[in-house]
Amino acid sequence: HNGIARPKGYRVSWHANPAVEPHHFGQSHPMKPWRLTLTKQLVIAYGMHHAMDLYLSRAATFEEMAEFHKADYLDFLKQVMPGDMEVPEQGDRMATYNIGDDCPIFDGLYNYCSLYAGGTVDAARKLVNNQSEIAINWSGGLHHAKKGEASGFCYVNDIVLGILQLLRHHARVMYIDIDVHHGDGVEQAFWSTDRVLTVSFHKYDKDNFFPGTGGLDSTGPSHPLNPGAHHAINVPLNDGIEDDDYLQLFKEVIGSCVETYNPGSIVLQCGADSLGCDRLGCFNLNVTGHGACVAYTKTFGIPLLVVGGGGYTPRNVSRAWAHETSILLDAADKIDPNIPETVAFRNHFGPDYSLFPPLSEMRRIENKNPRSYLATVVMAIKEQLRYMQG
Ligand code: ZLS
Ligand code: CA
Ligand code: ZN
Repeated sequence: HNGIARPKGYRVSWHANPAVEPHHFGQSHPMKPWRLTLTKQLVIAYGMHHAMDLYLSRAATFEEMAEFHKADYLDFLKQVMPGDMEVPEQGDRMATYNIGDDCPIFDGLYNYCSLYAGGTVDAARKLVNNQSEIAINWSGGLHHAKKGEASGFCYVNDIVLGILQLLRHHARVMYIDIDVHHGDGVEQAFWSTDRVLTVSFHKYDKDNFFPGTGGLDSTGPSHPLNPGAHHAINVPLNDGIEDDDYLQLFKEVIGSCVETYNPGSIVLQCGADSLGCDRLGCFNLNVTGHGACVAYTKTFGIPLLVVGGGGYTPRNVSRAWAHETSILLDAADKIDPNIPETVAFRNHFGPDYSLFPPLSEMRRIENKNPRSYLATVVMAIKEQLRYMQG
């Protein structure tokens, strides 16, 4: 086969279940599980599957999901049917669990949730059992789901479930989130503990961009004796940030966090809606810039759980996640920037058939993040880290 070798000195495990891919949120809904099919096809076309341990993810059990979620909410997800959204008597329950346009009920919803959650739980267990150093589940990363309700296309918070597994073996877990949206569900779940440091980079506009949380001064419980104080880090950004500024910011923030916090493992949410040309996003990142954050995170050599997340222009989501898979395999330099002729669904990658189209130029959004603003953010976070150390 075409020479992607296993990386030297560490193992990469790939956790997926193709039964996730055919689920449909509905006609005009931006979330398309089918992007996972496209990602997998690119990974196969490049021969990367030969260089990893491949695992068919199990469905997470009810009990596994109940380690974070309320049983009544899981019961609801298990028994609800697509037609129930139209039944007036069900209206209260739909409101209780935040079911609606963003989070609709669709065929196989419970199956979908338990499969993507099972992938992240399996991946976390591989890491703590020392059977893998980098574990990947591109179907996970659904960071908005709350204990007892759905939010922002997310129903079950697989990231929280994965971190709970890691916490059984590691004293401190660091969570990094490069989705264009704030990782509010994960932040909230670990708001009151010092055993998880959450760091989210996101577009922040309290009134006009979902979910409206994640301001720079939202750093954890306000009471100084609460152990979670200072353990939430938020990097609020404006429209149009570009590769170089984002990467420099990422390195400064994450470098300081890892040095100060010294985590036993890292969970990296790679939401691809921070790319340029995303249907919902508003940043100007290229596949290379997004991937450079993954590459930097890998340099610490700390056990790494990598999950997906948002990403609403499927051809670019699959480009980014395939490229990032190659980075995690130490094989980015062995990958042809021209997408192989043999890839399934090749038409989706035209007319350029490049793995690295100039996304930042194809729909340039004015960069509203002056260097002076970014410097202020870095200073505030470094100060926060001094408080965190005590
Ligand atoms: O981070 O902005 C909102 C909430 C609303 C506006 C949209 N309407 C439908 C509900 C009320 C204030 N929601 C966001 C959620 C973004 C979730 C991001 C998830 C993640 O990437 C992790 C996976 C939002 N933005 C855009 C839409 N919703 C949206 C766009 C288009 C449609 C179609 C289907 C549904 C209704 C029409 C919809 C939602
Ligand atoms: Ca984010
Ligand atoms: Zn998002």
